[in-house]
Amino acid sequence: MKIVSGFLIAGAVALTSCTEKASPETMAAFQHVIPKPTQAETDGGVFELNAQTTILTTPDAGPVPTYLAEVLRKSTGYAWEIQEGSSSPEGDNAIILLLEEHPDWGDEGYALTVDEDRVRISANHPAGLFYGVQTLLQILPPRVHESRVTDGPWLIATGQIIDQPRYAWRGMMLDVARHFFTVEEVKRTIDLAAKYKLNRFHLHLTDDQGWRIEIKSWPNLTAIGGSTEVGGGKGGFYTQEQYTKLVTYAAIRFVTVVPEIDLPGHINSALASYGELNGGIHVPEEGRVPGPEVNSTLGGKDRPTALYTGIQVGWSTLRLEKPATMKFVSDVLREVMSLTPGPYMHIGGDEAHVTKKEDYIQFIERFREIVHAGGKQMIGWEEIGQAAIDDRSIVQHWSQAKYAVTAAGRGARVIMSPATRTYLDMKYDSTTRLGLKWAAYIEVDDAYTWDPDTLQNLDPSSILGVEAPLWGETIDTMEDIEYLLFPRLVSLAEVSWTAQPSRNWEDFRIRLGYHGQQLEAMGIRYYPSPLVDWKQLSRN
Ligand code: TNX
Repeated sequence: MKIVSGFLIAGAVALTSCTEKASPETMAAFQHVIPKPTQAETDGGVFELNAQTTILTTPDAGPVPTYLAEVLRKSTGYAWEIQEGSSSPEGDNAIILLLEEHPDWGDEGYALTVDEDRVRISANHPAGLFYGVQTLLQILPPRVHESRVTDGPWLIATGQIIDQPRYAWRGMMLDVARHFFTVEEVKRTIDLAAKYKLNRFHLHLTDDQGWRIEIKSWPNLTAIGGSTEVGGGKGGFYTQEQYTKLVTYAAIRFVTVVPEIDLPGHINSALASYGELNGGIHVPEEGRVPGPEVNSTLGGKDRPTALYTGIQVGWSTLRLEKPATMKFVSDVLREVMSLTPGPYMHIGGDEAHVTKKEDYIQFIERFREIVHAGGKQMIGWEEIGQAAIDDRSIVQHWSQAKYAVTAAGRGARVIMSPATRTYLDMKYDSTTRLGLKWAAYIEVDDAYTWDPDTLQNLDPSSILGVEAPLWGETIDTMEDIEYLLFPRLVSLAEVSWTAQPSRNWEDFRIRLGYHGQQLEAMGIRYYPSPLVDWKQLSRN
């Protein structure tokens, strides 16, 4: 009898000493992850990160341990030593990052297990470890996202999360042509997108108003074509070295950069740089910057056009019959492809309203040959579906379903960017200070409550994923980018990651309100949508 009660007491002591119970806030963090994971179960205990907690990993984890250590150092102030190893008694008080073969997790899935002594993230590939790390950061106190040291305790609820994405293509696009954004601004945008498990960053590098990537064989493209922007600001461009650094920065976050050179329309910045490319384009009065063409007695043809700082679309084109045209295209695409390690080259192809239809079709076929010769896969806006597109190309749907459906019928994969749901340059409502409204007003629920897989006559297996474009006519600063992206990018990240049956607006609305604290901790100047009850960060 004595022994039995002694055993019971010892058991009770052991339970209270090491099975501390998670507080409601710690439990809430575990339950409010965005994008919503496939499975998440907490058993109510806690693990505490402290100054002795280490990161335990193996070299095949790639850049993930270093990324994690850097984020945690900034907010906790602890050392975050990275040690080589997997599980052992020394595995206690550690965050363990391990590759482990698992048939159900795919290339980007992961399992995250938290018990009282350790956190363990396992995945088939480093990308999965990176997504497990993002989830781990979300289940920590929101202060972990700040870039200054605050006091602990750094508590995590114990439990398990098993997760993998719905779509392989989870992207956003940034238009740096209409207004130029600096390398630092683009990096911050990529970093924020990666936190929501996006894996593609499409850079719209050229348009009528600006040419933003250095091309060594055609230097005027940036010297002249990069010298202004919408509204007449000073513009700018990325040197090839800067572009390469951006690509590397993205790769550390498992984000593939997709460069776009918009052809054969949206091309005035090139026509203003090289007269031999101009087959007689008339630059609209509104936004026309007096240039060589204006002063010329010869008029347009073979003379550089004026620079353009307005926002009309669809009025410029390359001319197939001009001898310089295809040399220009192939030099540019070759240089951009050789700087880009990712497998994609986006050739634009949209709104070529002044290109003859038969020329347009030939252009697209010739672009495809050049892209294939560079070892890349061609992507174009949906209009390229008018040419003989097949399973070697990807079509980006934005407006008219028929083009995407036709291309998919010939085997092309489709990226879903319907303007009425995904265009993050649309205003939230009639009072929004930034943005356009030609497609729709898009509130945070409009960006959330749609299923990418509902285009009539489009086979679900054709859908590669979802991409949210941020066009740049009305935005000029990092604050503007943040305001239009957040919180709608968060909605779209969940659309692309989480399986349709697990998504529900009411449930998302509550998680997003809770998540407001993390947006605040990241210093994001978001649109505080009235549809959401935003929880504020408590600072210490
Ligand atoms: C349409 S969508 C465009 C862009 C504009 C955008 C503004 C597409 C392929 N072309 O050139 O910037 O609308 O919302």
